[in-house]
Amino acid sequence: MNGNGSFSPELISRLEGAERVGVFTGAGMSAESGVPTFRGEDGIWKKFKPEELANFDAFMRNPQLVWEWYNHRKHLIAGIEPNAGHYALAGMESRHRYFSIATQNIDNLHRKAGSRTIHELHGNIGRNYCTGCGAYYTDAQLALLGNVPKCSACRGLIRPDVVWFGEMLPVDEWDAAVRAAERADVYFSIGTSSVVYPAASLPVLAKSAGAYVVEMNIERTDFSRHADEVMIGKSGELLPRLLEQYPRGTDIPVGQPPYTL
Ligand code: BV8
Ligand code: ZN
Repeated sequence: MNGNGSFSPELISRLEGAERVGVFTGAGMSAESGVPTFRGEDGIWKKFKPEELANFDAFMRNPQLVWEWYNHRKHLIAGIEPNAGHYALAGMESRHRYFSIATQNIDNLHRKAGSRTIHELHGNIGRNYCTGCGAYYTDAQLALLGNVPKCSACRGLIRPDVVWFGEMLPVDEWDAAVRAAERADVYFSIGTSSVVYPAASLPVLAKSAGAYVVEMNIERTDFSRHADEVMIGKSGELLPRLLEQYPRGTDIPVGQPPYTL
């Protein structure tokens, strides 16, 4: 984007002809909604080490500590709303025949903003399941089961439905996200430090498969050198501005089924 806040003619013309647009988002997408990022100045990893909290062994060793951390985040996330960046992405979706978002975020804000085709690579903090029998529990049900909730059916430990370090990503979500990256005409990487794998490989895959790749971040990342364009700025400001300058393109009438790429 040049100094006067307009976007490159290259990007606008690519979006004009784009049938398939893929988006990859990280914690920076939700920063302007008040959700602390992981590795930023206020990063939650500053206080806690990922290995101490976001992994299965840590959970089995000290489920109370891990549940305290997730209940703190559940409480924080319950009170927040999508920001203008989330709404802009939802507005972009109807301009293309195929549009999907692969997110590392577990905060449900893309869905709350109205996006329809979302692949949650690292799970969703609003879901919980039993480590023994796999039974799902809502947060309301959990509230009745104490601070280290156990399954009413098999007494197994209940955990948040998020992907911890060393755990596989949900296969269907991952496969759909890979397809989207491989087929995209234009691919956005937004608000991610691009350090967590395999998720961080998606924009690289999109680039190698021929997509025009645009990174949006408040600073450069390890991925920046691979991008066709790097836009330095807040996603909550850049995306609404992009939507204002968006080519009309293929306006898919509302009500069309969401397409996965
Ligand atoms: C796997 C969910 C294998 C839970 C998270 C050694 C041992 C074990 C594994 C590994 C290892 N080395 C590497 C690995 C792989 C590991 C990994 O990548 N580690 C990294 C740290 C090196 N990955 C895994 O373990 C994955 N699983 O590999 O399994 C396997 C294979 C087969 C069979 C079995 C197993 C699982 C990784 C998922 C971990 N879960 N979270 C929870 O949230 O509690 S990770 C966590 O990091 C979040 O999901 C988060 O989204 C993700 C990535 O971080 P970002 O989203 O990028 O956030 P970050 O704060 O880092 O950056 C924010 C960015 O936004 C910054 O760039 C900032 O500048 C920018 N920003 C800020 N404000 C704004 C902004 N941008 C725009 N606008 C703004 N306003
Ligand atoms: Zn159970």
